[in-house]
Amino acid sequence: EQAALFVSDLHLQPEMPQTAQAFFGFLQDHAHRAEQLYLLGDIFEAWAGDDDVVDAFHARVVQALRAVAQGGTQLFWMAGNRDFLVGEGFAQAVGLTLLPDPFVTTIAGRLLVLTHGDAWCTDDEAYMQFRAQVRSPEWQAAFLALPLERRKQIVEELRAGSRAAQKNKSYDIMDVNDDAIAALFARSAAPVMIHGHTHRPARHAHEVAGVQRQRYVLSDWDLEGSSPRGDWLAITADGVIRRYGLDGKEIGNGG
Ligand code: OKV
Ligand code: MN
Repeated sequence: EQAALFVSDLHLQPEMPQTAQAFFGFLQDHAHRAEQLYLLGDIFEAWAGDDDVVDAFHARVVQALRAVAQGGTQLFWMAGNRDFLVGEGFAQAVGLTLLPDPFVTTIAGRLLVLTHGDAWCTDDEAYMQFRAQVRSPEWQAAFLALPLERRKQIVEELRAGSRAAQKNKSYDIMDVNDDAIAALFARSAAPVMIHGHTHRPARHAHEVAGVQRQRYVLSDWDLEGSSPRGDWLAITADGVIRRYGLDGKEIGNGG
């Protein structure tokens, strides 16, 4: 009955089994009944290449997503900053469609701009530079030519580098930049944006080019620790956007 669901930032990894379990529950109980499911980036904590579906944990995620696709739900996948090397091999294995970032679409009569979010964190100059490098086709081709085990090792080193880099960054720098968001709204003409990445769930009002806009930010998922969290957004057939918690209960009007 629900037109489309949106999630991001699950950071799925074998070390977080309860989070993976909650995601499988969400797929079965909610995504399965939706017309469309949009996976908006960092669904995996790391991805070293599509040949890593041999990994037992990755294979279970593929299987769970595939079951939803086979049940008739359309699946759409956008890369995050961690799993941007997910490619056609993974897409084929699941039966999903890869989306570019940003992606503008109409759902239930509403024009939306979908994005992971990291591309608009322009105040973090070190990150933007790093991002440009690892997203370059030359860098990726060189990386993917390495043996899988070496690639996994490099990804682990980069994750450690990220943790070290984050320690010295201010809270404000690691959020999206307002001007970058305004420019994206202006060029897409959409009154609604949905993104993740920042792990700061909220609904923000923006006025851009004389038009009132709403920016919905998704939460990350973590069910391992003492503050379990996770959410998703739903656009119903009447075009209304609502936010739901892990218990499946509605949280306000999306805010
Ligand atoms: C974020 C930063 C790491 C700064 C890279 C293949 C590549 C995965 C990756 C995994 C880790 C990003 C991309 C991260 C920010 C860092 C280090 C420094 C300055 C490849 C697969 F490039 F080899 F092809 N990764 N992440 N840094 O943890 O998000 O901000 S990350
Ligand atoms: Mn992210």
